[in-house]
Amino acid sequence: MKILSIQSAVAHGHVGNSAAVFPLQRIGVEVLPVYTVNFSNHTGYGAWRGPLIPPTDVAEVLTGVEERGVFGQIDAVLSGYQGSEGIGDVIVDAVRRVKAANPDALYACDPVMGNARSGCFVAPAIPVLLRERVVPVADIITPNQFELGFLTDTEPLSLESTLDSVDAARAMGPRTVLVTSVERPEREEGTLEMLAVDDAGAWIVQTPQLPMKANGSGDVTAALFTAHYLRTRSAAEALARTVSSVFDLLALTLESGERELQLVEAQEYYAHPRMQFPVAQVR
Ligand code: PXL
Repeated sequence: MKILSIQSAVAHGHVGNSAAVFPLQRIGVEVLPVYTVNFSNHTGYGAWRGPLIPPTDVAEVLTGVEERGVFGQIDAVLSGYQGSEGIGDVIVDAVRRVKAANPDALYACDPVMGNARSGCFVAPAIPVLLRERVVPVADIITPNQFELGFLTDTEPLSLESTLDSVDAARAMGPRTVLVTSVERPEREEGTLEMLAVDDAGAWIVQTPQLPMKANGSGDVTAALFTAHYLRTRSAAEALARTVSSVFDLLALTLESGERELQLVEAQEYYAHPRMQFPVAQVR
């Protein structure tokens, strides 16, 4: 299996491709990383160095890969945080060309815009770009509950309203939706949920809410869900595997006291997920 992953690179720590690539490789996926920035560290530190890679340069790398005749072997394109409108256009164009070479290829888009605590943290053009041009060509999207609301202009809160918002998102194009950081008012205290919907139904899974926020955890989640979905074609199965691996990665990180994801140390949790959280069908 081959995934073309268009995301950030950081030297220190783990976000973007520096979070997504290793877990994918550890579960046997061949990754073609294409970088959109080359930073010293993630922006959560408030200071970083290194360049944004101009969209024309990102496009050049993609064209070079295409010229090797590899686009026909790509099973999925994966994208995350889009630093500029120009990168969005380059990604959409790459998706079109990959799908022309392999009509079975999927596009998995993590529509990164913000979260319930910080609000929207991307440039104002990005949500518009995602809503109007990117999400409509995606097969899989992995918004958090906040981003799901933003994308669909709805207010997902309860299970019912979140499922309605997912329906609205699916009406935009994507058949498969993973909603992360679901915080239903009626949930059990101290828990957090993830919800996955595809043509076969809707499933929810609950985990303890760990007292932490690690940059890059969404990037690992989107990457693992995409790979497991490609393999199993089941949102329920992909959800169960992903939540198991990501929870154990976060628990190990919390235990370490480190600020960065303990991405390498957690490797067995990707290869052999403990499957400790049961997934319940809700539709
Ligand atoms: O996790 C998304 C992400 C991607 N790229 C860069 C980031 C972050 C989050 O902090 O800083 C450069």
